[in-house]
Amino acid sequence: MSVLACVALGSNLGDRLAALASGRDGLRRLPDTVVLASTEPEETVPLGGMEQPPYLNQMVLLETELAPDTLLTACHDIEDAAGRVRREPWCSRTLDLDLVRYGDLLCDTPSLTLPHPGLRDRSFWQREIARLERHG
Ligand code: A4P
Ligand code: MG
Repeated sequence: MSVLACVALGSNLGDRLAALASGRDGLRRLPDTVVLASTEPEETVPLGGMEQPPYLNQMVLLETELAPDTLLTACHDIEDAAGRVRREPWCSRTLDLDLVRYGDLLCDTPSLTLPHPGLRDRSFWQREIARLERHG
């Protein structure tokens, strides 16, 4: 059974456009998954008033047969391939992939919360999802 999922891409280190492109390529190469649409990258101010370089953010709409935890693990692999180094939460990153929505699934485990809790107050994610929904 396939599900529509929204994956948010973010980068604020190095060649941000190239990092987003490698993230989209990684998602396109996933098995049993089709990339239906992407928003244009947009520059955003770092959340929480952190002293960091500005982010480029982008949202991708997927149709996938992968289970949510499999998709999340695949996202981590794509981040690693882009040179992501995890120091502390919310530190600057070459590439972050967040699973924002997976169909209508609600879930709250230590490794996966759906919808992503950031969706409540990130206006850029809400705007990007609205654009993707117009895709049909
Ligand atoms: N995790 C739980 N639920 C999810 C989910 N739905 N999607 C867990 C992705 N991951 C999820 O993630 C930390 C843990 O969250 C993982 O172990 C995963 O199992 P991480 O990528 O290692 O660390 P992180 O990204 O620093 O933490 P987190 O909580 O994902 O933070 P966010 O929400 O990604 O925020 N400012 C702007 N302008 N734009 C941004 O994109 N992003 C962040 C990071 C901060 N400031 C930003 C932006
Ligand atoms: Mg994250």
